[in-house]
Amino acid sequence: MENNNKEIAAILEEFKVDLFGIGDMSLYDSSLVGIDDKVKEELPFAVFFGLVLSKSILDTITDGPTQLYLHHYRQLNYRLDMISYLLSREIEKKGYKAMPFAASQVVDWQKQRGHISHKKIGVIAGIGWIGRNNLLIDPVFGAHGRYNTVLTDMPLAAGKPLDQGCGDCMACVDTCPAESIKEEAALFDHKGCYEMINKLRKERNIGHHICGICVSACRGKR
Ligand code: B12
Repeated sequence: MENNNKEIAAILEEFKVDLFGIGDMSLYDSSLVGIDDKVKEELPFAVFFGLVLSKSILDTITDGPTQLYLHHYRQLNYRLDMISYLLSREIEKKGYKAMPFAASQVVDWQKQRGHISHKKIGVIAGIGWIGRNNLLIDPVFGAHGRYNTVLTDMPLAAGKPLDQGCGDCMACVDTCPAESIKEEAALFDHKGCYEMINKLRKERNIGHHICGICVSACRGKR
């Protein structure tokens, strides 16, 4: 098992990921969307990894998404998708099963869900916690990470959820133009956030549901 972890780490380091961890799928408390939920038992290990957004590009975000951020967002999604594909192939070559996912694909627009929630995987893998801005926060990069997941039956030693949180940091709370981020994380206003993102998308000819303001505000130790 230890050796398998080392092999995965070596592959991911070659792909220059900034963060990675292993999640135990028995701790994933949601259903998968659009695929059979028994995949969670057949492929009980989640390889979770992330790339960090450019701080200089995030610094250009003041009141909403920019064309520069749009391109950067797409570039990172593309690379995260390639890494999940290439990593799965490497795992398959070792004789195991592996299922790559998309970095950012919405499969149920009504419920606004992807096949799997990368944020939840990041939590169970011990990479970070869910912050007031409803994003996965890791202690070093804050909310600046973008993520992807590969499920596999390759036996791997999994991480444990962190016993940490945002404490009294309110950096994201005042920045949200929709006022969707509250001091009490559980009160995050998903509807208000979505409506603002949709408005900005149309006004700024962005074409994607992105914003970036609360991502930029949450900078960890950067
Ligand atoms: C659908 C989707 C959206 C939808 C809806 C988001 C929503 N309702 O949360 C829309 C289009 C609005 C959207 C917007 C954004 N998104 Co989006 N989105 C996704 C996508 C494709 C699927 C998410 C999903 O399935 N959620 C399903 C639910 C069940 O899971 P969940 O999101 O983990 O939510 C649960 C937890 O957050 C938890 N929770 C929420 N609040 C709290 C509070 C407490 C106290 C607790 C205990 C738990 C808890 O409960 C939720 C329900 O169970 C993911 C990619 C992926 N496949 O994961 C990206 C993803 C979540 N998005 C991301 C980002 C960055 C954004 C934006 C900032 C846009 C941008 N790039 O500028 C905004 C901001 C949203 C925000 N602040 O929450 C990143 C997050 C990275 C990070 N560091 O966390 C992801 C992971 C993409 C990626 N590859 O990195 N997104």
